[in-house]
Amino acid sequence: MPNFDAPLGVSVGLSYVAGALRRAGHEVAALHITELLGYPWDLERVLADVQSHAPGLVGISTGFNHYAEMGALAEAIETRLHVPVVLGGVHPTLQSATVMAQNPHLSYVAVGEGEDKLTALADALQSGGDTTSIPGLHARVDGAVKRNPVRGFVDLATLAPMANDIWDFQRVADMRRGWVNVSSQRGCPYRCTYCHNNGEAKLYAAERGVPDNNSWYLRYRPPEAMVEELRAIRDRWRFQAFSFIDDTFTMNPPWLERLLALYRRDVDMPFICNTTPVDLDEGLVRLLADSGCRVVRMGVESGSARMRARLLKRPFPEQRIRWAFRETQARGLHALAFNMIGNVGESQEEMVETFRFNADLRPTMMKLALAYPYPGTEYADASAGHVDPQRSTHNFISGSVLRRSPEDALWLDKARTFYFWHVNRFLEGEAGRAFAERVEALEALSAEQWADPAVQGALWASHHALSADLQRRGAFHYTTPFLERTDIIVSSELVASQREVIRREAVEREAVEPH
Ligand code: B12
Ligand code: SF4
Repeated sequence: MPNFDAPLGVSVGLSYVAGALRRAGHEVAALHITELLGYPWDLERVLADVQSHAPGLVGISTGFNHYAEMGALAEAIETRLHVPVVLGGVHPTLQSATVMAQNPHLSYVAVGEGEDKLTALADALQSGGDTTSIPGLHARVDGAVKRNPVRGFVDLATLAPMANDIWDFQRVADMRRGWVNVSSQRGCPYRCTYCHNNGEAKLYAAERGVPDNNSWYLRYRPPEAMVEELRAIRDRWRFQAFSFIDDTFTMNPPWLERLLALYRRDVDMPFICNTTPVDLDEGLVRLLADSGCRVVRMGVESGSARMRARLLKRPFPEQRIRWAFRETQARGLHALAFNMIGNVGESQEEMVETFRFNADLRPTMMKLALAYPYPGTEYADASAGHVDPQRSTHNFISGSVLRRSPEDALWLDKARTFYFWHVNRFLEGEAGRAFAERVEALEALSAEQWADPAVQGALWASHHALSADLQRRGAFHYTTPFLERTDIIVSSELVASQREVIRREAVEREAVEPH
């Protein structure tokens, strides 16, 4: 799995796929390519390691950000090692046709969930059966591509246990301060234009010849099976808390009540989850708080109603967003706001609205991404003509493929780096005044000055001095404790309590990792 130049994490999806293969009697091994585990991207090294396992089949999981390298790897394995390769994951799912065309030696592309397809393929390769008619698998046959439409979904009641031991699991859990990702549902009721759900739900509907409809798109694991799996993970590894990566953890209240009743009884560990402002009510917030939830992550994305409604198609009213952040924090939960700036056609004023809105919401933590048009989504269609084909990044923190004028690019780079200054300037009192001055000074910097490491170093030094001073005097503001991850900011209150919170719950850092 490619995970270089990006936040660290194992793939829950691949753990399930490996579990399914193992249950079917196949041997599995994984290569987790990340410099954070001493395995930076190096094509020759990966080829040598693949060869040392003498595999009958290689599966590669990739999103768009690592697709260029993974396409090259797939081609090299096929042409140099003569081992069949199947490319799967979000990008091949959303772009199966282009992926097959762009990599002429690639044998297979898997569309959607992999447990069923990869097991059927491995079985067929082993038994000499037909590998070209598996539903949801596109196969190369005599130079042409045979596209087999997806038939249905994997039944989540029948999932094999996750094969977490294919990873350096304990080390990754430790490096993520003891947070372990798990998944209890699949699908999301919304279709925000920039999200994989936007493309995936439509694709499944088209391939199955049915309308795009949540009645089949949303699926849940049986609570009993889920809790049994969580207990097995809890008993095998050392960690602090579960992080449910499910898109909208609270979307099915009766199911959630059952799950959390069992969770409290049989697992009893802190957890964090994602949801949306419209998928909470007072009872659900209370249920989460009473069941060990410590952090609720919600997308705000934009403070501009125009951006939310028209471009992003997130139909969440401002009042509802305000209520959700107030209510969760009133119940003692930490709230985290996801934000996205640098959208197609977004003005600087609209981005500033996002900063102002966040200052009003006062979440414990915020996370910022640059808008990134992922192929196969409506957002990518809306960005047509605005994409620089020469540009790509391995994450959406440091850059985007969207084309911008030099002036806009300079403003955006400054704003994303010091966005907590922009948020802070909208706070009341002395913090607001002090950071308004900082923002003014930041905006006055020329491109040459901004590119000078000494200038940026001085900005950081002045930030730390100001933040420490405000902290001493108890003036609420936001800061970034992780210099290598300035997309994550936390409140000064959290910083003040951080040592205790980390010792007690190890909440902060990994609470903000999963997207
Ligand atoms: C947890 C998570 C992470 C974790 C773990 C990453 C991982 N690969 O699982 C971490 C923190 C590392 C991460 C990082 C990033 N992520 Co992320 N992440 C997620 C999240 C929220 C859940 C993933 C998950 O477990 N899903 C549930 C499992 C069951 O589904 P799955 O992973 O898709 O796997 C199934 C199928 O895809 C398939 N499959 C997957 N791989 C393969 C391989 C083969 C061979 C086969 C046959 C099948 C197959 O089978 C699996 C089981 O059915 C998703 C959103 C989502 N809901 O999926 C975003 C998501 C995957 N992330 C995304 C992005 C953009 C990123 C980052 C670039 C963000 C950044 N900070 O810059 C980085 C870079 C990732 C990297 N590889 O290094 C995007 C990808 C969009 C795209 N089109 O490429 C997503 C889809 C969110 C979105 N914006 O829509 N992420
Ligand atoms: S609510 Fe979140 S997970 Fe669901 S479609 Fe929108 S961005 Fe994607």
